[in-house]
Amino acid sequence: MNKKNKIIEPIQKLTDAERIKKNSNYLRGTIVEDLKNEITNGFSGDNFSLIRFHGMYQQDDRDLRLERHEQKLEPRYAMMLRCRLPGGVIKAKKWLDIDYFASKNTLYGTIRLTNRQTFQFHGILKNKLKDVHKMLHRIELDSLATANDVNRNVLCTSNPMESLIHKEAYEWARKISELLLPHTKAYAEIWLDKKKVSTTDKEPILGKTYLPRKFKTTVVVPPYNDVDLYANDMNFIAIVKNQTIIGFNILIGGGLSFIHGNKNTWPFLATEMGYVSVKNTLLFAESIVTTQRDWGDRTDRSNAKTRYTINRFSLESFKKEVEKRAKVSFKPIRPYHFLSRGDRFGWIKDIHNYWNLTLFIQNGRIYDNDNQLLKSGLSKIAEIHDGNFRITSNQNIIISEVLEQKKDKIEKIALSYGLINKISNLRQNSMSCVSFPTCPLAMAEAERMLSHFISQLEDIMFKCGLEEESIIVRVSGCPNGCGRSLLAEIGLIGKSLGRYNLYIGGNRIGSRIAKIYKENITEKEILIYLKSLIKEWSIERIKKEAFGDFVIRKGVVKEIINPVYDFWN
Ligand code: SRM
Ligand code: SF4
Repeated sequence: MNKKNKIIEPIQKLTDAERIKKNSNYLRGTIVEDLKNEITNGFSGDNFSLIRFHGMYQQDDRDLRLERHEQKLEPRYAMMLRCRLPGGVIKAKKWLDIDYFASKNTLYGTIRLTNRQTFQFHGILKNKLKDVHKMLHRIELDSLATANDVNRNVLCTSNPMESLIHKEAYEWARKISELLLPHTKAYAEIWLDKKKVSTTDKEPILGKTYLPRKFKTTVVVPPYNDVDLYANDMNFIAIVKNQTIIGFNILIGGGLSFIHGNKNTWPFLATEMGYVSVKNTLLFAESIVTTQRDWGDRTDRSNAKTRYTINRFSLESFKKEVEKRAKVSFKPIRPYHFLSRGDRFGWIKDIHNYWNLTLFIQNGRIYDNDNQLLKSGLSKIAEIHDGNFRITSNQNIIISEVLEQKKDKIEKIALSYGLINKISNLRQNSMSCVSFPTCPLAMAEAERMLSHFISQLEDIMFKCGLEEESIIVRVSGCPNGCGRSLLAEIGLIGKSLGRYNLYIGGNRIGSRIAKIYKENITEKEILIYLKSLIKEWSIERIKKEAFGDFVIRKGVVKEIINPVYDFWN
């Protein structure tokens, strides 16, 4: 540990990602030149990585890879774009432009809600990229800093406004997002054809080489932990007095990814740092980010996130450094508690007498199919709705702030397009990452297998007399864990095509990491193991004991107390 809390100079070589950022002229690279190159649909060299800072990933359809390779064709390159949408709130009318763009200008024609309260377009060809940015700009949105080594889309409790607190929390999510945005003019120059405003961009918070790794932030209103705060780097838990937020408990250092077989990587839950008043909130946000900026490991990307920095320096040293930078001390954590993580479906009236309708979207994928005209239905609602759409961290959508006189009309549309269905509690609490065919890192199916997998679990639950019960089930196609499987009661993590590790024992509020139960097994084997465990649970559980708590109490798996050691042993 560095006793004087000075920035540690790395002895090892910096990663190539650091060189790319340093040489990029504040994220410009030669993206403009690449856009003019019509020979390829892809980006070359460093630009492949730099476009991520602008919210885009270069992908290719993995279902088509082999065929195109055999035909000696370039892979089917196209971009995924992720919008920036702090708190997931968007005016319903703006949805119409988004829907139109997805239909007309993407290879898949779908919109994908993510579990960080925003949406992605998959399959945008390079020559349509300026169009998408211009469209977003027209509706006052952008995709800046939704990927790579920056503070990502800021999450916020998305339940319909039960109180003014939720509105305040949302304003904080926006403020924190704005504070931590890159200042570079590159985004406007490249995508919106704005003239070069400055040749000496300054990045006072992020620095010239930005952060060592991605950084994730939430603002949470207890008792709902729908944002899964424990998976995030920096979290602000609202403390309320006299119906207003007076400050925040700050928890830092959460993250879920690991690398199969690499014991130097592990998931970790965000840990309590201290309480700060609203007056000092932005100051602390900045100080935490700059501490991670300067102390984070830039020589090894798999150990660069905040949790590893804290592990190397200790929470106490990190905290002292933050206080030194903020010139204010943390106060002791104030009491708070969480009750649930899921969304509350159906209609709810808020304190302003507006109605809010939460709709279940399987995997967050918005498209029309034989059973549901999800995409058409949502845009039909957007046409007549004056309020907002709110995307939840569970990949669902809330039609929010509906006037009493519009409620029936909106419900009629929702029913006739198949947006309101009887869905089991099990399915409502299920989630998966994107995985195949677009994710380049996918090892096993996730989104495309979840629905059928849940149907089979529903059958097991039914046979055990548990059809009204729920278990939080999540699937990720690889150990990056985008589906937040390690915070599930039953979590699957892809190992290879058709094979998964099975993790069990997370809790309902998302404050316990699931432990490995079986390694590298097929879907069929998973169902056999789960059938037996669920049956045991149905017979032996105490009162309303949740599945995750049951398997821990019965010692089916050991509870993870300190993930650094317990995750692997
Ligand atoms: Fe993720 C990378 C999709 C939430 C951990 N994630 C990816 C990429 C971009 C693959 C890539 O790098 O090329 C995936 C794109 C797939 C596609 O085709 O769309 C991808 N991640 C997603 C989304 C869309 C999953 C979803 O189904 O909702 C989520 C987008 C969120 C957003 O709007 O910003 C998404 N990713 C998460 C989460 C969950 C969360 O943030 O609450 C995690 C685990 C939490 C965490 O960060 O520890 C997560 N994604 C990762 C990682 C591992 C990062 C790490 O710390 O090592 C990667 C790989 C990387 O960054 O190197 C990754
Ligand atoms: Fe891709 Fe893996 Fe994330 Fe799934 S968990 S979206 S497979 S990176």
